Parts: sequence; C-alpha cells; structure tokens
Amino acid sequence: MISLTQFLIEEQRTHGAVNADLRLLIEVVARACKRISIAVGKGALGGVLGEAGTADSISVNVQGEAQKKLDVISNEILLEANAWGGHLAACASEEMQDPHPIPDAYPKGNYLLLFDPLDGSSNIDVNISVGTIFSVLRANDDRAEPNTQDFLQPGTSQVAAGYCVYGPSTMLVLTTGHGAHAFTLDRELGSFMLTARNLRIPQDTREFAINMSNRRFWEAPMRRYIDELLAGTEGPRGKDFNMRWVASMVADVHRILTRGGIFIYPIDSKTREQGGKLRLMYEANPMAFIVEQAGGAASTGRERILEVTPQKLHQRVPVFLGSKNEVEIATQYHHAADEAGFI
Ligand code: P6P
Repeated sequence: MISLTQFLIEEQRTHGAVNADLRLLIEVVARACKRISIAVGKGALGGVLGEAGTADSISVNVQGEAQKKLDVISNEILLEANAWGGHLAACASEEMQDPHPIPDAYPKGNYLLLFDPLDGSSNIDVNISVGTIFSVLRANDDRAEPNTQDFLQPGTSQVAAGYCVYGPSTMLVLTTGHGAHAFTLDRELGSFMLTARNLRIPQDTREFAINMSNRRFWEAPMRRYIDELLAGTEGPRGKDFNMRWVASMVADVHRILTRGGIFIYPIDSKTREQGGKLRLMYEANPMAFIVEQAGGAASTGRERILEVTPQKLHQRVPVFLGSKNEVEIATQYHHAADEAGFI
C-alpha cells in the first residue's frame, strides 16, 4: 500500500502530468483536509457545531446561505495552508465573494485553487457525512494578480480535481487526468494511503439519487425520467430501481464512484433564475472531471458539464452525473422535450 506522496511521485515520473508545484499543491490540500477531518470529527466536543456569527445575527455566505462555524473554520484552514507554499496564484471559495490573493509576503505560483470547503454542512449538526471539494486550474502567466476572469475557465481546463469525504473513514478521491484514485486516511500514520486505483463506475445502474420533494417543480423531461424509474418492472425500463439521497453531494457522489448510480440536481421552477442549485466552478466541474475519469458521464441535462463556458465565479448549473447509460437517457429526454418545444 503506497502513500499519497509516493503515488504523486510515481504520477510525476510516469505521466509527467504532475510537476513539483502541482504535487505540493495536492499534498497541501490533503494536509488541510486532515485538519478539517479532525475538526469535523470532534463534533460537539470541539465547540464548533451550529451557525457561525452571533445569536441575533447568523453570518450568511455569498450564496445567501447560513454559514456553519465549520464552514468558516474549514475555509480558514484551506486559505492558511495554501498561503505560504509558493504554488498558488490565488484561491476562490464558495464562502468568499471574490478570489483571495496570495499574501504579498509569499511567492506566487502558477495554479488557481477553487474549493467548497465543507460541502453538505447542513448535515454537520446531525452527524451525517460531509466533505471538501477542490478544483485546480492553471493561472494566467501574464497577470501578476489573478482576477475573477482568470478563474472563468471551462471544466476541461482543470489539471486536477478531488474531494475528501469525512465519513466513517476519511477518504480522498483525486484525479490529475489519468484515472480517479481513492486514498484512505491512516489516522495513526497521519497519511492518506492508496486504497483504490482507477475507480470505475458501472455503465448501468439500478440506483438513483435526487431530492424527490421537488418533483412538482421539475421540468417535464425530469418528471418523465424519474417516473419511469419509479414504474419499475411494469414500466418502460423493465427493472426496479432503488433511491438514495444523503443531501451531501460528496457522500452521494462517493457512493456512485464506489458502486454506480445516477446523481441528479435538476433545474426547476424554484432555481430557474439562478440556473440551478449546485455551483459549477467548485462542485459540478471537479465532480464531473472525477466521474468522467472513472468512466461515467456528467451533464447539465442538455450539455457536457465540463464544456460549460463559465460566466460568473459562483454560477450554478443543473447536474446529472454517474453511470453513463443513465445520464445519456436523462439527457436525451431533455433534448427531446426541447425539440418538441415543451418543458
Ligand atoms: P437539498 C448541500 O447543501 C448541497 O449543496 C449538496 O451537497 C447536496 O447534494 C444538495 O445541496 C442538497 O440539496 O435541496 O436536498 O438540501
């Protein structure tokens, strides 16, 4: 069993896709995730549960969502860990309106790091798995101080992406463009150890993940697709399906990477104005990169997620990802509905 460090050095030797700076970046993010795992694992004992801010004014993030104390702590851990290494030009986070520059006291590098520091944090207070999601882009070499525009690159430009799921075990799943690989934290060693190389998502599945309570808000092709799954063996799909919904994207996606399935957060009449619920740059894009590297597919229901041209840093998109054949069926239903002119 090899460590994350040894794996990255092997990647550097075999593929050359991982240079010294990118290897340092990934190791620094992994180290930050270990610190977040410790904070999350303390639960009530760490005095870090509940909302951030004061009793009469809960702090709200740029998304307009109530911030948990652990959202703020996780964000700070990632910013501090990445400040001094000289590998980054700037960071961007779900928790911050604008990109965060590397302090002038430190050298700047050639990468941009985007992250959702603690995805699913509404589950923290009820002790359900949460996670950190990150995406790595190349910085614009011509600009000393990166600006928001430098971050607005399509998902196909990512050089690395990963997530850390804080569950019964803490696991890091990573891609640098040569497969998706899983590492489990050995708490005694303090190292992430390679426990699954080249994850593969089955092309077909009998398991779907969606928040069914939104059904009345869905577009027609979304209702058609899900109703056919619910019809089971008597319906057009001719087989029964099972449903899971953790309401923590990292946990749902990790299950799909491990045993297949389709994860869906569609656009609906509630989220039409914002373009969907999940964020493109630091949720959909990194997860789409990982899922495609594991042989799955990732679509907005109408186009490949990785080919969406970003317009805003906190842009939201619909997400269909997982077992390729199911993503393709759902996407085909949306195209058919669009061509027929009804939604
Ligand atoms: P809902 C968590 O807040 C999150 O961003 C994802 O992790 C998760 O998949 C989704 O929202 C859950 O949304 O509407 O079911 O609470």
